[in-house]
Amino acid sequence: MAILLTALAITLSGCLGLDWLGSPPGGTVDAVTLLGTVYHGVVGGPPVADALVRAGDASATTDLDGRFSLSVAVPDGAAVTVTVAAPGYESTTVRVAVGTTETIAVDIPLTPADQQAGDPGDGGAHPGDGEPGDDGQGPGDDKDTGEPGQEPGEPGGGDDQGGGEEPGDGGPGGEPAPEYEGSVAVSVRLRNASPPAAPSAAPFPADVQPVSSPAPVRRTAADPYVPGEWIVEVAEAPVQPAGVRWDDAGVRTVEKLSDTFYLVVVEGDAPDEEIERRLLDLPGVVSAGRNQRVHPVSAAVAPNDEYYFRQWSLPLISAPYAWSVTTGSRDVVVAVLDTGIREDHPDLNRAAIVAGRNFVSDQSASNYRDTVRDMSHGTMVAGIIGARTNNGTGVAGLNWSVSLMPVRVLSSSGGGSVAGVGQGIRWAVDNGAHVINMSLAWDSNPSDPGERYVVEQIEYAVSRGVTLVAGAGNDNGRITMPAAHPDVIAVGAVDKNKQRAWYSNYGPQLDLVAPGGSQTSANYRDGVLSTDVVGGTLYYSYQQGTSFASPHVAGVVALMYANGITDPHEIREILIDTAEDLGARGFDPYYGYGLVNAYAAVAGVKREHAQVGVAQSDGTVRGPVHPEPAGDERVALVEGVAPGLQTVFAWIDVTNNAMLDAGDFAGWTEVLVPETGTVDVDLDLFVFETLPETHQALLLELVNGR
Ligand SMILES: [Ca+2]
Ligand SMILES: [Ca+2]
Ligand SMILES: [Ca+2]
Repeated sequence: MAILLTALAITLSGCLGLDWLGSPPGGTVDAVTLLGTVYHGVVGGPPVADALVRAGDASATTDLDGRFSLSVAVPDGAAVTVTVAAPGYESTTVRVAVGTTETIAVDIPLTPADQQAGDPGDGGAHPGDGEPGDDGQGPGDDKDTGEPGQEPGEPGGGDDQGGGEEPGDGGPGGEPAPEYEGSVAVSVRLRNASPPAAPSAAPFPADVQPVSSPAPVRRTAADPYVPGEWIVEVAEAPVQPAGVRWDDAGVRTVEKLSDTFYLVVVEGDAPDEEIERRLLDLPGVVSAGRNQRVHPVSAAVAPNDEYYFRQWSLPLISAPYAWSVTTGSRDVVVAVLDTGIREDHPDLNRAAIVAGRNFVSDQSASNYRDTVRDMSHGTMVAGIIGARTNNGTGVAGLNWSVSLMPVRVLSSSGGGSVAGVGQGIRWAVDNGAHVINMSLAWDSNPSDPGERYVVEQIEYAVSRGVTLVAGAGNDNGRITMPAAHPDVIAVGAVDKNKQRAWYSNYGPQLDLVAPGGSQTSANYRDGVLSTDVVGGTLYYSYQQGTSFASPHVAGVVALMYANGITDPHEIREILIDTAEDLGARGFDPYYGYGLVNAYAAVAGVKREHAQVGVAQSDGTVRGPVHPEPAGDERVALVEGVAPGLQTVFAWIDVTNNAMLDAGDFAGWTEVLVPETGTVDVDLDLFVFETLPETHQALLLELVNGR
């Protein structure tokens, strides 16, 4: 039984190098790309997020800015029919004439259901801005406002608000509760961070730079200052600090921080302005300010590697945000079961490549180096997992620090055997591997003794706490072994637009997708860039295949180990829970559970930790409610919601500081709540600081309060 490289067969041609091509796929179809925006009411009105846009066999949902992109075949070459549907709106169909251009801009207004006259003209309006009672509002208005005693909510606070306002609860002894019977079932989904600032060819500065600034610090309901503590600056002369009459300002304790700075604790609960004035009135005091809390923020991190700007695959899976949590650890060992590794590649850290083993008969057991002159499959895989990173050279790896274990189970011509794979797994486990990447495949035959031997070794590896990851195969067909084994994380490939790569295998065993690239001769750079051997020279090339999707997941798993998430079952659960759902809703055979989300996975995020609320147009908030598992989905049921257009929001406190800030996941959308019954809504959560500023401001107001 032959083992097949999952890399596409590559024909070498002419001058090689960074621009080396993979093999182009076959012919193209007559297609057009629709780039559009869906608006509330009229074109130019507020954007409608999560609207479902369909044309032919293609579909897309709009993002938070109401935008969508759809590639559609045009069978008759004349026109395509586009239908748009969104909860709370009437479905709309438009016909788009197709000319000679390949890209067409389309703006589609949606009419809110049950609303005769919308008032979307105010471009700045968004839910939460408007006062109830604005003219022209339809459903947002026809409800009883003014129930007393409810503050705008602080969903960060904990329990559901006031049990006494549950529908049907007459509120004995209290104010009459509103008896709303509408509910909102919120399906919470995570999205990868938008790629940080458009990469440019300009070299990055030598030091690690945050790509995006943390959100500005705001005063919030969660006090960002340590209660009572102030930092006071005193003049160096002429007043001696010891001579400052602290008592006059109500200071209880004084701690000297430096010659001119003191940390003081002020008694009482006078307003900040008054305390500041009292401190400034003290002779010798130059300035005074409250002692601000410090918390971790996740500024995306960009390495300075020369070709990082061409590594679209890394921002696609939020790697720059994962690096704000950890850049890996030499204590984590990733076995690369492959053709061997060229450990002398200048962009691999030779010291980080631990002793390996060869299980192929063409070389001695101790020679685990790949001896090819062109296309070192194992060196490509190794670079994706852990190229030398932030060294100003070559490419970046997912792990800036990791130990790579070359286990050679494929010959330099790409062949191997199941016996070698089984031996390789066993050897890797017994020699300290935490993660095993297998970018290799064979057609499954469960009764074959060789396959049963490998299965035995897979089960041994799992019993020893090792996580196994494999490419799903490149046949545009059934998932191959070892990916098809339930204990192995099966990884399919997507292109840079998060579309399934045409070659990527599919089926019920598929767990995740990751960047594998989809090249043509014109866009070879849509392959995955990594360390390679080209014409005998240690260099870099673009390749495509699930071979290169798998090490993206293996690399993320290594980062998870480095961050203390080490149980293979928990690792799999988190990867699946945090994956960005693509294609058909929920699990589907083409995308599995979705595109791996490195930041969420490495941070150990779980969707069940989301806090979901509904901000009603009268300023009150229902919730928070935590999502419950419902099949693949995580759904929070918010009950007793006033009818009309309301704002659903949710957040996950990734930074664990009881306030919404940079590094947390958050999102909101509008929903038309019925008088009775339940409306379903999908809510996408993004890394907070990647949201548009207006969205950030709204969420800060809803979550943190003022
Ligand atoms: Ca590098
Ligand atoms: Ca899906
Ligand atoms: Ca937070």
